[in-house]
Amino acid sequence: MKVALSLFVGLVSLVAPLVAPAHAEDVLFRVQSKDGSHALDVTAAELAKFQMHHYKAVLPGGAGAVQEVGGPLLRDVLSAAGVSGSKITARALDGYELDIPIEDVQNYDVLAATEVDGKTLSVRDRGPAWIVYPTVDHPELKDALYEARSVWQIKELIVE
Ligand SMILES: Nc1nc2c(c(=O)[nH]1)N[C@H]1C(S)=C(S)[C@@H](COP(=O)(O)O)O[C@H]1N2
Ligand SMILES: [Mo]
Repeated sequence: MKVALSLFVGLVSLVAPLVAPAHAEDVLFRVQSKDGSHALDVTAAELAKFQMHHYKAVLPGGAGAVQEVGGPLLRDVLSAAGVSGSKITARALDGYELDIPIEDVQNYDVLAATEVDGKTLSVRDRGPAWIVYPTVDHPELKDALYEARSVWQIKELIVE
């Protein structure tokens, strides 16, 4: 009986993490429709399902250096969340918030970058995700407007 009980307890503790919802700390960022009808918590496991894209870009604060960025396309993240609309309100961990027109992600390969120069971004280096524009392939994006839209430490993307 005692053995059966400890076996049961052991099994439950093994299986529980598999069925439990993601803990807040596992969520890199959240994507949702403004009306709350669709949402996706992007965890490392969710991230792994996306096709990763890599390209060279000049990042804000990078002193003009060309860096190799990687991550899923922002439009793929939005479509996986099932959200659509005309604007994305990007909210960051530091309280920074800015609206980004949906056209940006349709017209350009904007990334939810999770790596820079092969290194996974942590919060201290502007991760876990950073909105990055392909500023090397499209020099017209080297502009204060797109620099302001290059939101780092994204916490929430609200689409309406
Ligand atoms: N999370 C977050 N992202 C942000 C900002 C910010 O304050 N917080 N500032 C934006 C603005 S207005 C610009 S111009 C660039 C500035 O980047 P830099 O301070 O590294 O030059 O980042 C953009 N992304
Ligand atoms: Mo700015």
